[in-house]
Amino acid sequence: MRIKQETIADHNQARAQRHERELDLLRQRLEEDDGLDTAVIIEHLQAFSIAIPSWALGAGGTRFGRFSMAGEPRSLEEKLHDVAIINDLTGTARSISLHIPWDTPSDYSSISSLARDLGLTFDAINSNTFQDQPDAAHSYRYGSLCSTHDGARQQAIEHNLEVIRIGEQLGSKALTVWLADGSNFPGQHSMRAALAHTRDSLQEIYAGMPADWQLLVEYKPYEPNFYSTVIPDWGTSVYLAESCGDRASTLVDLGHHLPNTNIEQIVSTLMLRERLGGFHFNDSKYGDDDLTCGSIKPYQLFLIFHELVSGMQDHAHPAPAWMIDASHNIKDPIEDLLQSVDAILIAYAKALCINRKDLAAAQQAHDVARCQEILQRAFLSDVRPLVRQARLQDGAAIDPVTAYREADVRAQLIKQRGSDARASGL
Ligand SMILES: [Mn+2]
Repeated sequence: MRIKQETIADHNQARAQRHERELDLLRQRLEEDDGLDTAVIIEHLQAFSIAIPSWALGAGGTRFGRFSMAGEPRSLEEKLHDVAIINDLTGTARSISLHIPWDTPSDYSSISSLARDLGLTFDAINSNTFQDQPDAAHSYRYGSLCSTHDGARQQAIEHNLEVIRIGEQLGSKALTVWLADGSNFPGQHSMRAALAHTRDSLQEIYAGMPADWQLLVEYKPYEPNFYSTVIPDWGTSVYLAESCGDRASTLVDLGHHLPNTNIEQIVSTLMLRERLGGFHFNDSKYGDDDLTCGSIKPYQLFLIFHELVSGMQDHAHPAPAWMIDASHNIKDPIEDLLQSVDAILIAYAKALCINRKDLAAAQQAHDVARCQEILQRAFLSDVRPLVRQARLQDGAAIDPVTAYREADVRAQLIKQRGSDARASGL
């Protein structure tokens, strides 16, 4: 199902006057105080698009259990429809990120034409060597690309090459590799051999990529292995990317850091090295919690966007492949994704509202207090009118979650799919 244009227009009409007043006030303030061109900021917000991962459209689980959400998408087709709903309401989710084998299409031309009809493209595609598949000859119990077992390692390489072939048929341009590989106990494996095998395996995968593809190497310090992971940090990821070639780079997932890690500094370092290729958004309190973006640490998200904007605008670093990587085990997944999209755009808008000229001058003058004032003036500004205006100009909804509820979307999805519909792959 789609959200009708008239439904969105009615929703916006009811909020237009108030929105105009709020936007005018903010526009005046930003132009007078900071010399910022709000039209340019709004253009940046409109240009921004974030991929929705296919696996976030059903209710996520924990290792203890999963509480299914009624009306979940039962097929890849229905997942595309859910992303289209998010895009209709926000104008900011113009692509989907697939996970193989969960989303392997049975008919490429019909999936491609459905995506086209819905105005969606296929973003980076994800391989899976963290689970054994029913028909697999070898187990990944002791690792995949890192394995000392030739058969298991070769099987994992072949799987990634197969994922690339699937992605090619859909128009994807990047492969994301996240490995569960590691060890649970000291001495379990040779860390040196595991890393060397992983490097060699990634080189084989890289060699099998089309010339216009990117390889994105995700890192994570722990979990599901608890003593060591083979790619624990950005440094190891960059090492692996550099040993593959120019079209390999690091993917930062916000949840894949130890507590209190300065993620914004990692972002700035990766951009200086021109190796930030992908970005997974979520939020966390303790670890890889996969909570809604901006729900726990919005200031951190803003500081990260400050570095992203600095890298992209001031130093012409290409925008990384953006994706939401969160798992929603108690909320309606579509509402949760709408909230995440909103939080990401708000953080981006705030970063775009930093008076970068003044900040550079204050940094040069070692005026530490002023530096903080400049950053916090942007962070404490309510920039939602800019985000709403970007949506209005895109024909999307001023307030996506409210519009979603007004249109009673979930009830219709339950009617179509059933109250026990369970997302495929989860
Ligand atoms: Mn991730």
